[in-house]
Amino acid sequence: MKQPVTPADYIAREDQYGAHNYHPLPVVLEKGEGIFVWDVEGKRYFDFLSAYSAVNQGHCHPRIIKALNEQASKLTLTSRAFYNDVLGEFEEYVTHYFNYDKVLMMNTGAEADETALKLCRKWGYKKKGIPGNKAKIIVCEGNFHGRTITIISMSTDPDSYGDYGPFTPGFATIPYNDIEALERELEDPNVAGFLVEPIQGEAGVYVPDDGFLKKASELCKEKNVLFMADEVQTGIGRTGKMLACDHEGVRPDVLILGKAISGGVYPVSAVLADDDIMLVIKPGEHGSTYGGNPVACKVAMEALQVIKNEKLAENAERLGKIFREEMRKIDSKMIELVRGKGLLNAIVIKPTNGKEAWDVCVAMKENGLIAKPTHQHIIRFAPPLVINEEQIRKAIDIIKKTILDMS
Ligand code: IF1
Repeated sequence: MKQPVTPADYIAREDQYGAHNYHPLPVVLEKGEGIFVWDVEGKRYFDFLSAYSAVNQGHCHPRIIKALNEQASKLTLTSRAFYNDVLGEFEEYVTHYFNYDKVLMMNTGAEADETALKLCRKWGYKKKGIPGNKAKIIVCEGNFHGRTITIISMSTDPDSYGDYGPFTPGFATIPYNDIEALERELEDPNVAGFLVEPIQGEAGVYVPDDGFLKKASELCKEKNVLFMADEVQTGIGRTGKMLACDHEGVRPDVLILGKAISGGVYPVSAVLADDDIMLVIKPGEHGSTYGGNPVACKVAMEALQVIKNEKLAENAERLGKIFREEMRKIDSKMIELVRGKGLLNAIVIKPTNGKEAWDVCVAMKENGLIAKPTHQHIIRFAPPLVINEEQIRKAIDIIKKTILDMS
């Protein structure tokens, strides 16, 4: 195939040689810096997806890139067959950062969720005394925890689980934000854990009622069930606190992190828990080739430090309020609903004049801002947390103009 010149050439090449497991917005990016990305024709865009909340620190943050380059030039991977001088440093750093005894390092969010499921089941057998192979884990309708067979076995979204059976057993599903349903499911003595997103990202930024997480964690404690928070998307400052659970002062028994733990620079994920839970996994009972590698650890240490040094959670809290307030002022019947917390927000689009969320995103792209719909009628807005007030107001103007022009 000839060298691509136009965006269409790049898209055609991907179409020819790549699996068709995505339907991207028709924009071809080649550079990122802070809150901006540039396409192959040099056009600049506000990035309002942040790679699904992985780039909270902004694209190519100099401190994180420096950490990547320095370690990558020294020692990239030893595997866990041997010790190295970096893993322990990061394990000490991250366990103090989030106040847990131990951490188990993986690479992707899905691997971290799978690790939490395995940890929970083994804890159920070894510590709670659940009969062998009978452990049950409660999840919520509308959940998204990744794309592996076991994780999609918990999913209620046909796009996630369709034609991928047979499915992994051992899961019970309750409606999200439904304390009574959780209470009923917790009556089963074989329940080992409750896995929940503090805000459901993919489902369309569903924010549960105030107190839901707190009450759920209390019920789990009463029933000796592990409260496991998937903060892969909501964590690392995104919702205006370091963790979304912090809004309710909830400390998960098992904390699952990914995405922005490494600032969009390198795949890193982590599961944190205290000794009485984490130590049920013995040597040789879990692992991965790249999990906790020296590059991952140095990048993640810097990425986490940036969040604190630049007060990005506080910034997300303040600017998120402005964003939702301005979105709610837009006088258009296309906007059915605005919801979110911190800088994880979404608007529900009412199809109007034959235009729906996808058309709004294509038009916003033309106006210099990129975001993508989820579940057809919802547009998620999640800029890097380094955005400032002047910039978010310019972005709001683009969104407002685009929607009013279309209404
Ligand atoms: C895709 C969205 C989807 C996650 C939560 C675990 C994972 C994710 C709460 C798995 C990953 C990504 C995956 C990506 C699109 C995006 C996503 F919710 F962010 F929008 F799909 F639902 N827990 N979310 O959000 O982490 O293995 O991807 O590192 O698969 O299309 P991963």
